[in-house]
Amino acid sequence: MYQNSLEDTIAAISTPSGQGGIGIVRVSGKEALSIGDEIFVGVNERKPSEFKTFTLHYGRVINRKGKAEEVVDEVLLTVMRAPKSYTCEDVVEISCHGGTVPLKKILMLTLDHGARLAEPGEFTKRAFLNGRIDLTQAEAVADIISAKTDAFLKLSINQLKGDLTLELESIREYLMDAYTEIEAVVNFPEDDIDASSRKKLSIDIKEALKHVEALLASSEQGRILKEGIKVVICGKVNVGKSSLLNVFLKQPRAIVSHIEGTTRDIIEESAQIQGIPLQLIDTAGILDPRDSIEEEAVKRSHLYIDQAEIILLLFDASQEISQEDINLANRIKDKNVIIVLNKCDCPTKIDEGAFRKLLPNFKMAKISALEKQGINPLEEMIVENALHGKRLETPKILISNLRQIESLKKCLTALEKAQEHFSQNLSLEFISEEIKLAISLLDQITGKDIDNDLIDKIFSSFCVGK
Ligand SMILES: Nc1nc2c(ncn2[C@@H]2O[C@H](COP(=O)(O)OP(=O)(O)OP(=O)(O)O)[C@@H](O)[C@H]2O)c(=O)[nH]1
Ligand SMILES: [Mg+2]
Repeated sequence: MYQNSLEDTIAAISTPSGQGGIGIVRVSGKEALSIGDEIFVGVNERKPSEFKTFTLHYGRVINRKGKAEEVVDEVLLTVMRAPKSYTCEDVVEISCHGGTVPLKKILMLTLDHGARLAEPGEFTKRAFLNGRIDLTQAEAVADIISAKTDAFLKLSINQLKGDLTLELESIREYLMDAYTEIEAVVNFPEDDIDASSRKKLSIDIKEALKHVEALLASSEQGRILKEGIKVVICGKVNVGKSSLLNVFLKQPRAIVSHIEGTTRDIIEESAQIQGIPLQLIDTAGILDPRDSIEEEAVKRSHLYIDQAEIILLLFDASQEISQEDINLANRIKDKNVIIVLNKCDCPTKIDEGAFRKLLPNFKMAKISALEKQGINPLEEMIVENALHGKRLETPKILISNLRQIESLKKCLTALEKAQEHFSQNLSLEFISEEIKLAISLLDQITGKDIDNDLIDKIFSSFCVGK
């Protein structure tokens, strides 16, 4: 299947849709240069197939299909010849003016001259299938594009450079050593395993285990840096939820007013606190619904509260605690909550003692969203809560990809079994089976041993043109 599709020349618009200064149409495959020849006219009539690799040329894209030649756009055309290109194939990139019409017209011209529309991620898939990068590096490309923080960008760049590949390769080497050691003994049973080989075998398994454990230990923070933490701001009407959202975002994103029930729909925004990406969700105030819209708003708020990783439960400190506050507190007290007493710039009326009885186990922040006071300590609490009191680590490698995490977990189980068999002096064949499994799981991560359906699934989540 891949053999055929690798024969095709593929094309796509690689820049995002909408208007921009520049847009790029990318063409890759055997016909890329000849398609370039058909549609591009450069200075002195020179053709892309005559251009040297990694050179950039000014010219025009021409449509020769009608009676008269039509100039589609003034462009810059780059030639990158196989095998030293992104896909390892001949690549032509046309940088035109970044409007939907020129981009689409140029793309259509490449298709008219024999290219096929690229599938999502197909350029990167070719880089993988042609052996330039492994699967972890291909996945790093998608991570770089979707990175929400500097820290995650750095990690993804390291992964693209091949840091994770190298680490997995070194674990694989320990396991290959162990496997060959065992196979030698299994195939020649008369040479029983001697003490020094036994020791080496034990060290190899132990080292591999240690490295897999370290990679898995990094995965929690890796996931946080990649996906962020879902923080839901909830509370009774008018306690200042939208005001707090705006403080976090440093802009007046949500409407703030003294009218009860100002926020009726969920507002979701991204922000960063101390390098951690947060998905902040401002909810409608919990009240007794007065109409069907408020009923729906309260229903949605509860839905988001249920999905939250951290809940900021807001109270108005300038008011006495109400039955609505108590009902809400009771409803969410088994969740991960930070209590926020807002409006601390006003004289306090809330009875902290009674309040503490109601919600005894949670951290509490006192703030004024209006005067932006107490925000830093609240942010510290959020970070501490998100990282479970640990510091944000930024090692060279942090695993964040679910697929990789799942395979590593299975690899860890196989290695633990191998170690157990070894310490119980079971037959070497049992140990060998587990090590073989662990190696194949590592190979699934790097893509050395993976089926086509899974490859298709991985690349289908990429954007078109990448
Ligand atoms: N004094 C004082 N007033 C505040 C503070 N925070 C918010 N307010 C005021 O309280 C009122 C309600 O603020 P919002 O942010 O709209 O409250 P909300 O919880 O989003 O309200 P709903 O969307 O209606 O549930 C507004 O008049 C704000 O200016 C604060 O820290 N101190
Ligand atoms: Mg609001």
